[in-house]
Amino acid sequence: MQDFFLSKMDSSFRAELFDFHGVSMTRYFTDNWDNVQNFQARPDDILIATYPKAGTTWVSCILDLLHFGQTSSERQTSISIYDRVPFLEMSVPSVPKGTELADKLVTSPRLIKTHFPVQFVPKSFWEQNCRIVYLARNAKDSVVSYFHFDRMNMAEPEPGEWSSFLQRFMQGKMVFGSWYDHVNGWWKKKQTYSKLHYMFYEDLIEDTGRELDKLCSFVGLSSSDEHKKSIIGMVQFDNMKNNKMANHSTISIMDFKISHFMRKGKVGDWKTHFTVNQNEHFDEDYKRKMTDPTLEFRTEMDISAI
Ligand code: PPS
Repeated sequence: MQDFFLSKMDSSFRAELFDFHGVSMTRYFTDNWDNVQNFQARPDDILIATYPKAGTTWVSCILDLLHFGQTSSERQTSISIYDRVPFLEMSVPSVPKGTELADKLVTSPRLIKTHFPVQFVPKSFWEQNCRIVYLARNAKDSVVSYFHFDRMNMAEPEPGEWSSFLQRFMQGKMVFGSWYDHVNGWWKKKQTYSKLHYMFYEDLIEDTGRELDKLCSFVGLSSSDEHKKSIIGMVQFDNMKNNKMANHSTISIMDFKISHFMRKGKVGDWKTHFTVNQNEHFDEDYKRKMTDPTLEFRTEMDISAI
């Protein structure tokens, strides 16, 4: 099992942002570039693609349980989610690289995570016609979640104050670049690549069972009602938050005294962070950038209807 314990957890570990082929990145996700680009995907691989903080871990756990939950319950209780679903482009000192972990996977299918914008995905995934699950989350909750993540994750660039972080998010100066380009780039890909299932965090919150059914039909699995019910229970926010194999508490570069990885898991938490002015400015800028009327996000939900 992968050892994610680093001896040192301080701000010297934080990486600098730089422009990489037109996208803001840090070296922890570009240092292994050649191996990542030459990664050999297999036809049954499933790529889980997201902009950071969209609910990657949530959908990873769901897909892992769907595929392997019935055959091996030990897998879920003894192997961390980042070992079950390797993060392809990750290249952090002292821990195995994402490509190495993926190559070592013995499961079929292999579930592989990426935060790459669509143009960075290694070509073998397209050549092998792999299934891809893209999960998107509304921009306002994404930026709030990202802010708290960058505060607690010592491998991320220094987040600074909330207001400057928000500004940089709008400028696309985040690790993995612009949220706007990411969600639009993948949305556009969906028009030409049929094996891409584009889903939304807010829909998962609204009706996990419905989204699970859609995932089943996308990956070609017919699970029993009982199995689906047990998955829905296991991936509820509180259960995942208390599950050491899913909550990232074993990663020492994350300082849980600052914030938890499973922080709130809500739609609309942005309201506790955005000022009225910030919200107006954000909305104006959003309208200019998000011009495709077919790609719509929900930033609030009627909880009583859930
Ligand atoms: S990462 O670091 O990019 O891989 O993070 P990611 O897993 O994509 O996103 C973390 C956010 O997803 C929330 N989350 C959930 N919400 C609801 N239900 C469940 N089961 C769940 N699991 C993870 C997690 O709490 C982070 O969002 P915030 O808003 O920070 O709480």
